Amino acid sequence: GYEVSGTVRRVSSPTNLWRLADLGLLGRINLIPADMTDVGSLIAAISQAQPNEIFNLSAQSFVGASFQMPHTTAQVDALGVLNVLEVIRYGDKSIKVYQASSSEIYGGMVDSESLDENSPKNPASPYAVSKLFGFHTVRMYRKAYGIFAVNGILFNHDSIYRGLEFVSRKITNHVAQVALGLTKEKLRLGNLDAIRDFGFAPICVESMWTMLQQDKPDDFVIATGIGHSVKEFVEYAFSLIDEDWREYTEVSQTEMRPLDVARLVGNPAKARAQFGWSPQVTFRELIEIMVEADIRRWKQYKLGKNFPWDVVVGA
Ligand code: GDR
Repeated sequence: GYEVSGTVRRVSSPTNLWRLADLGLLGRINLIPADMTDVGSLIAAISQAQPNEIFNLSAQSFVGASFQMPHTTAQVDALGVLNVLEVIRYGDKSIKVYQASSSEIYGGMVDSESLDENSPKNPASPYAVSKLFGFHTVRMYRKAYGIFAVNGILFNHDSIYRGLEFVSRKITNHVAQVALGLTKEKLRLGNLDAIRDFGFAPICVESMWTMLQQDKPDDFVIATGIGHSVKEFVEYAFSLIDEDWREYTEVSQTEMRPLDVARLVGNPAKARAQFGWSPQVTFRELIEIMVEADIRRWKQYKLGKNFPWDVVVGA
């Protein structure tokens, strides 16, 4: 029942909208040009859409790339949040804001088994530092100006629409190519021992909406509560096509980050107690869904049919 507007960055080449097209949503969403670093464009977009709710999901979201582009990352992921909040502060203060915060703000586990809203935050990448700025800015604007602004502290959330640069989809895309005999290349990975809390994105995204429907603005961890290593991910993904992952992968220094967080596992008890959050999809089910989708895409490719633009041969 919502009327949805989404912002797009205008560039000289065609805008990447393949996910909306694949979901049949193109044409149902009102697309408005805007850029998080350009506050004038945000004023224009917000006055055009006149939203009741804003979901700030825009970001330079690749942790690895933030080491190469710290400045851009900070402009978009930190100051961009401030820009949106300033537009609301001097405009319609009744607009509710969801801020996509991130488990990366913790920078790893301290002593506790799993991380909750109050766990210490020691960011370990330009991305994480920027997201922590956004996190605190949201809390500060909530207290100082009474704006209904919330942080969803989401741990990894993956789906068939993940970009290929992220580890989950990089693996499932490669597994699909191996299954169909489309590549002889080895999959080059970085830190296989990293432990992450892998959830299913559609279920996590629903919680973003739920947070804005609460009586009071607050921050919530959204996680499965269970950690798995990258090695476990790759092992199970290859087992689905009856192959041994060790024959198809190699560790490459180029995929290692200057700093990587060893373990991030969330404790979603607060979200569970307040609005019945539950992850619903297991780690194995998530990998099955992703491998199946990539095999389907590559089969279509073999038949000469259309496939999403980011499925690159031999990638
Ligand atoms: P992450 O996602 O950094 O957790 O951030 P990513 O999939 O990039 O990395 C997960 C872990 O896997 C290790 N890894 C590799 N990562 C990538 N990308 N490529 C590799 O080849 C590779 N090999 C091992 C990484 O070092 C890391 O430990 C995601 C993003 O969606 C963020 O925007 C979001 O905030 C957090 O999840 C929650």
